[in-house]
Amino acid sequence: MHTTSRPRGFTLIELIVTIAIVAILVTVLVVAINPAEQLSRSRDSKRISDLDALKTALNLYLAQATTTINLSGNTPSANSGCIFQASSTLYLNTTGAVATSTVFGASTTIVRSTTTQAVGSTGWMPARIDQTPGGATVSVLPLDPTNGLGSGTTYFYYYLCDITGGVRNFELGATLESTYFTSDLDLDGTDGGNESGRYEVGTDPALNL
Ligand SMILES: [Ca+2]
Ligand SMILES: [Ca+2]
Ligand SMILES: [Ca+2]
Repeated sequence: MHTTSRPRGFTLIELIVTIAIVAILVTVLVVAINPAEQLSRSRDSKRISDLDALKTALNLYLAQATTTINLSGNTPSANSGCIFQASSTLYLNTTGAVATSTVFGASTTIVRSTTTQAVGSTGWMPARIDQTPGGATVSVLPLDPTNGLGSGTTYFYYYLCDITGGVRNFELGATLESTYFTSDLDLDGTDGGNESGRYEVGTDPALNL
């Protein structure tokens, strides 16, 4: 007698077990990859590269400027201290009303809070890097990836400048959010600045303008 075998389908039990295994694998994968942390990390990467690019542009301007160095825009006044005043001034790339007490202490004067990205006196970072011989190395001022053109008061970029004893200094910073950059690498704590939680770069020796 000749028997023929024909392919059989999955039993219900086999299907349930397979689905359960796939579900467990997906869960393990999601936990391992941690999408939220990945997004935070990618936003932090942008913050770090944005500030480093601005720092490079400012350093080039300081080194090569042939006109009077102007770190605070066109119209020096009592509050735009990076030409004539010793006190530091603070510029933010958000239209939000950030409380001065949450940014470097209440004594700091916020002189500009805008998302204008123009390179030059009207941008949120008003140093005249547009007057760098050969042009600025950035064509547009970057914005914090979370805040963008918004009014957020948690995530934003800031810029500070001052002049002390004829020496002009600047500082740039951003608040970081990812575990990778704030804990694993501790970039905010090892940047030489005076604030943990923020990534700080600039020419001021202690980054505490
Ligand atoms: Ca840290
Ligand atoms: Ca820091
Ligand atoms: Ca600082």
